[in-house]
Parts: sequence; C-alpha cells; structure tokens
Amino acid sequence: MFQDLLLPVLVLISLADAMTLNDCPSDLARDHSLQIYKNSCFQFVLDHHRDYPEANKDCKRHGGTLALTKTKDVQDFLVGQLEHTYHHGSVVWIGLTDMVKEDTYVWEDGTVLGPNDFKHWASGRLLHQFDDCAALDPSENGLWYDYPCESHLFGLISAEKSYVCEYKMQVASPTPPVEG
Ligand SMILES: [Ca+2]
Repeated sequence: MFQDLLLPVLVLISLADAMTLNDCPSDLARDHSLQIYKNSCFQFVLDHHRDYPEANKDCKRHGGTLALTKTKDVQDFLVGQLEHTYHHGSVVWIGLTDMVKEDTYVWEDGTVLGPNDFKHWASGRLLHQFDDCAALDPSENGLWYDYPCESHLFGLISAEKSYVCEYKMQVASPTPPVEG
C-alpha cells in the first residue's frame, strides 16, 4: 500500500524538478561550458572565435541560435556567468543583427527588437551602416555594441569573436487545472 502512494509522489517530484544538463541537446559535450537558465541551455563557446555567420551556424548545427538576450534577467545571467564563472572579459556575439534592413534589429528567432523592448546598447556607437551584428561586452556590464559581422581584407580586420549559443528546451506543458 505504501508503494502505491510512493510512485505518484515520485512522479510529481520528477515533473516539478528543474531542468538539468540532460535536457540540453544530446550532441553537446557535458562540460563546464554548458549552463541551464530558465527553459534554455546556454553553451559558452569562449575558446573558439568565429565571425557572426559561422558562430550562428555552429549553434544551429545543434538546434539552437546565438543567445537571445531579450530580457534583463537573461542578459544579467549571461553577464554574470561571463564575469564570475568564466572570468571572460572580451565581447561575445549575441543573436541580434540589422543585416537585412539597416537599423531594424532582428533576433535570431525572427522577432524584431521593438522600441519598447529591453535593450542594452552602448551609447555613441558609430559606423552603423557597416556594423550589423551585436555583441555584448562583459567588461562593460554587458553593454551591446554593433560590429562588422564578417572579417574583411583577408582577415586583417577580423570579426572573429567568442559567442554564446542558446538551445530552447522542449518542455512538456503542464496540464491546466480542471475548473469546477
Ligand atoms: Ca547596421
């Protein structure tokens, strides 16, 4: 009888349990670079430098995109990890560009950065026409800067940076409470 009670309790506990690294894409190495925050798995690719398209392609290969810092809490999580866990002081690509239309910034999930949305741009950015890809600078409290997406002059002007990938995890939606 006791066992009859125990099983449903265990099932409930495991459903309520927070996500773990096991929920990250299975082809990613389970190492120090993986972190869970809310319903996403973040991969801090800090030992490789790629230009924006190549970095985003690397994330897509595992089913994700460059990180979408669309809210202050995700932004703060990323900056906190870069600063305190990885001690990483240089800029990392995030998934935001105005490649298609100058000054219309679009997240890699296709949503447009609207006038009232969270943003964290550094002031005094120049050369907007040439700089279409966003990176955040952990040494400046995570301020966003736009940079050239790709290298030029045979790599003399390099666009290669570290980056953070985000993988949205598949969450079984909880059954809505039955009213009555
Ligand atoms: Ca631009």
